[in-house]
Amino acid sequence: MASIMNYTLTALKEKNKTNAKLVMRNFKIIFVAIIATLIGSCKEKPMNKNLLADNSKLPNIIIIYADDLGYGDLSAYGASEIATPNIDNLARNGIKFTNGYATSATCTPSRFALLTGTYPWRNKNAKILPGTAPLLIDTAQITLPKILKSQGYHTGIVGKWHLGLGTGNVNWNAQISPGPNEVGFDYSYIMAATQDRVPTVYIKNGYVDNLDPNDPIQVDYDKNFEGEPTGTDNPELLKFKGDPQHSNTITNGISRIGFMKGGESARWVDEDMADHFLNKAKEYVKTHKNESFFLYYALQQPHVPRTPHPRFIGTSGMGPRGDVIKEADWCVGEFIKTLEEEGLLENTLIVISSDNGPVLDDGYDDQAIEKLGEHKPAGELRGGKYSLFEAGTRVPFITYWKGKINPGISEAIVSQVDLLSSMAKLAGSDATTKDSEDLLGVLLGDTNKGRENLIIEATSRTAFRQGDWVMIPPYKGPSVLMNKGVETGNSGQFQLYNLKDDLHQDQNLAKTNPEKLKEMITAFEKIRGEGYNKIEQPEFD
Ligand code: NG6
Ligand code: CA
Repeated sequence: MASIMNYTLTALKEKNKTNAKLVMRNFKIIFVAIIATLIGSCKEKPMNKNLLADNSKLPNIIIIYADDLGYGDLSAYGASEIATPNIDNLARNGIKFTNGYATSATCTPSRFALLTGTYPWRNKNAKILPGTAPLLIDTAQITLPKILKSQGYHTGIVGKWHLGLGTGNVNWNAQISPGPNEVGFDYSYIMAATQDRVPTVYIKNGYVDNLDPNDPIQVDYDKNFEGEPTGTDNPELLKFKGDPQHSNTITNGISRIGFMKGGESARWVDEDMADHFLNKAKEYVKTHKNESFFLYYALQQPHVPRTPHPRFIGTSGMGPRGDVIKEADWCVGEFIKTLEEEGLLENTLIVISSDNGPVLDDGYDDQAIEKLGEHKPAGELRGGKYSLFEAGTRVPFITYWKGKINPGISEAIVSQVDLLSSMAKLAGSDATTKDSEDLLGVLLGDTNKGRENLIIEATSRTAFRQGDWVMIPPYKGPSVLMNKGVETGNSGQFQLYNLKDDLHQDQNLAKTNPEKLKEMITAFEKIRGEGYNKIEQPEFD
């Protein structure tokens, strides 16, 4: 382009005044043609190559991660009894995956896989953790935020952590380390474990937020501190009742799992938690808008205790579980508005998913079952949270990038364990792990070729999906968790299902198709190794 312009300018000098106008017109024509060619070639180039070739800012990456949101909980995924317009909007204008998976049917292992790109069953401690558990991720381990950081990103987490903190005996009144900041996050604003577990405080970059040093925090998962009220002893202090496991220390009129003393000024108000995290997520974006950033925004809804802000009470007609789904959808909408106002949407890939499938009764008397009506939290899938059936791990999974992704529905098999390699690729890195596949092209809608197979996990048990088939090995233990009303997937026999014809996993084909069963077992064992059915007792039996 420069040489053509030079040539034109030289020509202009050499001609007399009468010719000058003509040359000027030629110059304009050539210039316009060059610009048009450039624009045209930009359009034709595959999107991500274009992005990486370009010297401008690498795209921001945001993962919005719900807690216990089921495959059927969004109207975008077919829910007819509840409307989630904000998330639907992203699904409609992005890619809605119908075979998107969390690696596990519970929180800690799924989050471990999301951040490390490693199947959680490779780490025997990747189980639902108490609030006092040490950090589960080795500080030397590769993580998604570390990779992005090395590519120049600023990295942040806001919301639920639940991957352990410290090395085993945390002093909650000093720096709490190692934690998110030691595994790749430049900024962290988290709750340690779950909303139903102590400590019920927010932790900012390793320090309890708003802590009064004269009122130190103590935490214990075995015994109460003398004189401290509990749900069991003081039901009159409760807003709603918990089951025996959720009847320990009371914060904000809600009893929790585990005991805690002190830290009154730092304790959270559950009804404000959604606004609180939303504000932190917005602040993060506003602070880092001029650099490439990665934000992991881990929503607390619709996990128990379900505590909608009063603005959302009654909005779903389904009781607190529906109301907090409405609240979560609103949070997503508000957050997107901020990205839009800051002019960031065109340079930001957003991934929305959930850490595991749905559960109705998970320990508190919140009428989730009674008020459910016709709503199907798992959609047409069988099982739910804690289950090896599909609803345990198959979850909403949406990618959105304004103006970049061609909207569509993808049936490709994708897992959250793949986000590490895929996001690394987007950031121009080839970093990868044994388990994490680079599916960037699938996530951006350039191809439909997802994973060929996938190991799924539920409370330490594992099963195998390959193509349309799922094989669940025999496991001891109950077939139904009676207190939660969830089918676990346990059976004394091998189970084999063809999801194409039998999405609800009603027809066990293990006996009628022994060849397929054998093929599945062989392929599964090749990845998983043998002895998978000799696991220590699953967490629930
Ligand atoms: C279980 C809790 C449940 C929930 C879960 C963790 C019972 C009796 N209690 O131990 O209420 O807190 O742990 O959920 O089931 S998760 O989504 O963080 O994995
Ligand atoms: Ca969860």
